[in-house]
Amino acid sequence: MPLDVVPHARHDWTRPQAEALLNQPFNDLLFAAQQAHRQHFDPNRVQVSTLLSIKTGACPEDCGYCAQSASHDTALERERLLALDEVTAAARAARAAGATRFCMGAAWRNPSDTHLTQVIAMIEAVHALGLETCVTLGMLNLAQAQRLKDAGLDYYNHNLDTSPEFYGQVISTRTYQERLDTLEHIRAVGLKTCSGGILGMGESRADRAGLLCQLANLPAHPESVPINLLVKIEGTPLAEAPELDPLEFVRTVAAARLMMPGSYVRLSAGRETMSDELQTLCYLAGANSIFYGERLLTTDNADAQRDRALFERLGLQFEAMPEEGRDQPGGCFK
Ligand code: SAM
Ligand code: DTB
Ligand code: SF4
Repeated sequence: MPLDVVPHARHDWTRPQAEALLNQPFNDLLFAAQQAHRQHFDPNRVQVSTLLSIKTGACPEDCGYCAQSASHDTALERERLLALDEVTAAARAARAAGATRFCMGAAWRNPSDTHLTQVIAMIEAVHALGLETCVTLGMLNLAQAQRLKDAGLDYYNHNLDTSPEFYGQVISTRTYQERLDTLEHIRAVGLKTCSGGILGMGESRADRAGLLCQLANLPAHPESVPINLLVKIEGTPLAEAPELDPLEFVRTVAAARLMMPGSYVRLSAGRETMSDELQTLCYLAGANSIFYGERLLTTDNADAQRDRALFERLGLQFEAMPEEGRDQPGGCFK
């Protein structure tokens, strides 16, 4: 398929088509991604989110990449659910540093209704600070998704992480279909979806194409698509995963931009180990969102001072808060 006829919001991607995108000569792929990016976004603005782990460790799931799984012997100390004032203090600091969205993560397979009540108080407090809110709490049923929507939550993060075929090699305690079911509940109540994956877990290019097909063929493209590079954590089954060719990461960002052209594509975990030049290629490939701040959930994020210096060198700017009432991501810069 010639790249200049890649349509806008398709939901019928086939695996061979996605693989054909990824297989393009690098320059052709990046050129097409850059064109798509400019049709939908200001290419020099980057949305900035800050993460906070509100409940750390002792997770009953066995995700092979995760420091927080009780199945793995990692150095992580488990922590109870944070108090409301600890969360608001962190959100205030994130806002002062320039973040527009505050994302709270909990190491749960699914939240209990009691936990959800406590998280809802956090969402309301963060919302009152004028920040967009995102939470990632594991699986949700429809009633729980509705409670979050009613509380004013903006985004729910729930990653598909990899292709359906590779999933079973990474996680055994849940199925891909359970992930899709939660995404369905999020969508059904009108929450915005944040869903992406992790690269560098030993998956093939075909798996990366499979992940992108799953995301792009959802009934609506996720408004936000985090692309994580595996942070290798000692004690996890993926601690010794083979290094991913950095240009393969860039290719995947470009293909995500082409397949979900109106979505924010977030350069997520793993930036700490990426050179400025590799991150620059990712921005050129259509990444337009980052996690910013000292920490991801349990690991260090890229240094904020270094991020600001790179933005200065590239003439990139932090995106301001979205306008009230705007429900389409990105706006149009055609
Ligand atoms: N427990 C919830 C869940 O799994 O949906 C929410 C928290 S979980 C830590 C959120 C996401 O972080 C995972 O889906 C995965 O994509 C990402 N993640 C976790 N550990 C990672 C690692 N070591 N490297 C890169 N991404 C990671
Ligand atoms: C996402 O896709 N990546 C973030 C966020 N959504 C929740 C989490 C990254 C976690 C990296 C490893 C850690 O700090 O534990
Ligand atoms: Fe638990 Fe989420 Fe980590 Fe999996 S990724 S072990 S569900 S915290």
